[in-house]
Amino acid sequence: MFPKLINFFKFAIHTLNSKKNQSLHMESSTEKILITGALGQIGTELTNRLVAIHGKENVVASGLDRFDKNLTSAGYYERMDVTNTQLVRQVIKEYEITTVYHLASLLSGTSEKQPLFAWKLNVEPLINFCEMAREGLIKKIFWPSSIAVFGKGIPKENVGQDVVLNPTTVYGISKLAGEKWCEYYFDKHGVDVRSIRYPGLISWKTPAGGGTTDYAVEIYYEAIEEGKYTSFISENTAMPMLYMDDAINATLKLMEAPKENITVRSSYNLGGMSFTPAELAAEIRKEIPEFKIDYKPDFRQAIADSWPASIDDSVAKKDWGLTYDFDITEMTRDMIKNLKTKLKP
Ligand code: AKB
Repeated sequence: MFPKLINFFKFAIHTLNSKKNQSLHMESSTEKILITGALGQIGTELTNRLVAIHGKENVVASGLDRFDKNLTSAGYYERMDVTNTQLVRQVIKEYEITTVYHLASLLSGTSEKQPLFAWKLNVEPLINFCEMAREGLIKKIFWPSSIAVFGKGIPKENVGQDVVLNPTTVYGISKLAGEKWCEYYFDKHGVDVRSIRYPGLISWKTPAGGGTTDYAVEIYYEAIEEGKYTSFISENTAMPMLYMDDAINATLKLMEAPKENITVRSSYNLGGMSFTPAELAAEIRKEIPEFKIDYKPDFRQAIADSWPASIDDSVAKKDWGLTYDFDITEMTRDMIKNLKTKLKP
């Protein structure tokens, strides 16, 4: 009788504790999402879209910076260094994460200045997440690659999905290595890791930082604030670019696609639109006629010269229905309208 009573109390206390833990944890949903780099250019917008779809109680944002309620609507924020393997593992377990959008990364310009750190940040945490998926802790991973994987000696126009890759930048090398790790973990262990080779991303909500294509973001800020811009990329250098709304839609579409439709396990080409600084300046002049541009190419010109001018993304269109809503004219109108409101004194 007596031991039975003790067992009953033990059971009651255990049940109470698990109830308490559950209320600290997230509401029931099929997906519990972690985003790394959640306060960055893609992260802020992707997090808010994921919250709209899955509910804030199922989304954990994370980053190196302090929590900023103006930047993220996620229900939870973890201030964490994604290279801290033990901490990341703890967070995955604590929130019972099923899906990771691992966005934390150093871009092309900054990577050239800190090559060893770029390798550490751009490659090692990805392997760590793939390991956790192999062990069954996570079900699905999204990881961004880049048009930087192509590199020197590859035809400039309409570059296909399966060309030889020859990156000459630290960033490109790290992204190519990452793609190969994704493919390896899928082939050997069935890890469901999906990836896109993003072109330059253009957005007004959160500034980009340290990329070669970032002239195409800076130009809008300076057109509105100063009426002029000095481009660090030369007049006639074309690069593939994408408006953030289209990038987010593509990312979500890829992640929602049935597993059997995903034929590319390295990373999907995404072309977006292709334009030069001179062409972008001409578009801006339609909205701000007095806008002036001049050109002072810096070290990022060599990076741009090694990248494609346009990309063939027909495989993504066929496999998971990639589409775009914005061309250069619509994007420019939207950027200027929103930035004028945002930058109002
Ligand atoms: C960069 O310029 O580094 C990035 C990219 C194209 O991956 N925007």
